[in-house]
Amino acid sequence: MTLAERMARHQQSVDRALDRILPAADQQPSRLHRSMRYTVLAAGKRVRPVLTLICGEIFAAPPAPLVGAGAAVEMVHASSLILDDLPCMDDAAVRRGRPTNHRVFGESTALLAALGLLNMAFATLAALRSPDVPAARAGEAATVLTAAIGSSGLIAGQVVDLESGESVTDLETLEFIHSHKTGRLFIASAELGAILGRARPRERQAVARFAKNLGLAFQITDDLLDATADVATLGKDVRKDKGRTTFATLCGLQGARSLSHELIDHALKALEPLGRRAAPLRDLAETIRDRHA
Ligand code: GRG
Repeated sequence: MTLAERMARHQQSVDRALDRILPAADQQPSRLHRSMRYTVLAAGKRVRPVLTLICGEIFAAPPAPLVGAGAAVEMVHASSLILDDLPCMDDAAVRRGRPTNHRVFGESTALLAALGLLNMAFATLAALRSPDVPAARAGEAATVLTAAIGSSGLIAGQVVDLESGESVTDLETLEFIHSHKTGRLFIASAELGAILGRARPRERQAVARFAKNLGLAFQITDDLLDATADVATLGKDVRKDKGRTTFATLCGLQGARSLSHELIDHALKALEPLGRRAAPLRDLAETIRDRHA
């Protein structure tokens, strides 16, 4: 199976699960539920749940709980996008090719939709408990995802990003921001697959290292695309217009490209202990190295 076929299959199963898990659009309060569905079900790339599903497959995780975990990861990601776009944060107008959530539903509904999605993500993880997934394993999955989001995870990255504003001048701070804002959810996505597949500690560490490097490389390629493509291609606000420091503005296009290649190489190296089983992850890394959207 090619990576494109594998990704399409995983994207479809996660999309079906999300559609099933999210409250129906006409369920009261309908405006809130429409707002939750609006961002989650929009055309996202589903990179994070694909990472969960590929890692889970490597370790032969049970398929249904794996898809549930992927859906939880995507709900967290969508929640973070809604929050990131709010006027008090990035004040973005476009996301996933459409007006941002708060522009359609208003700020208070968007904020509550983001909270509703987070809550639903953790309810989904709690519900993984089944004959296939002992309570301790579902608990471990929830622990990993909570830590990734918390005040030492995504939230930390966002706070430093907001506090630094346009004044980031060093690579260390920029890496801190994005290894938290983007990297932590990549790591958790991979670890969830490993946890559900009962991977050994060394195997789990290998996919976590892979995801850490992949996440930062993904962010750098995001910055490169922001610097070179337009809103229509990207389906979101282009940050170059907002005076923010990015890997592209700080390192130059060529410097940023070299850094992302270096990180992809580190990601590939991290997979060595997994041998041939990790082939789909290697393909995923090469796809991100060359991504154009
Ligand atoms: C409490 C969940 C939560 C978050 C609070 C707002 C916040 C802290 C963090 C923001 C994190 C964030 C939005 C980082 C940007 C990461 C990123 C590269 C987004 C774009 O990802 P893609 O390209 O988007 O995978 P699609 O739309 O394809 O899913």
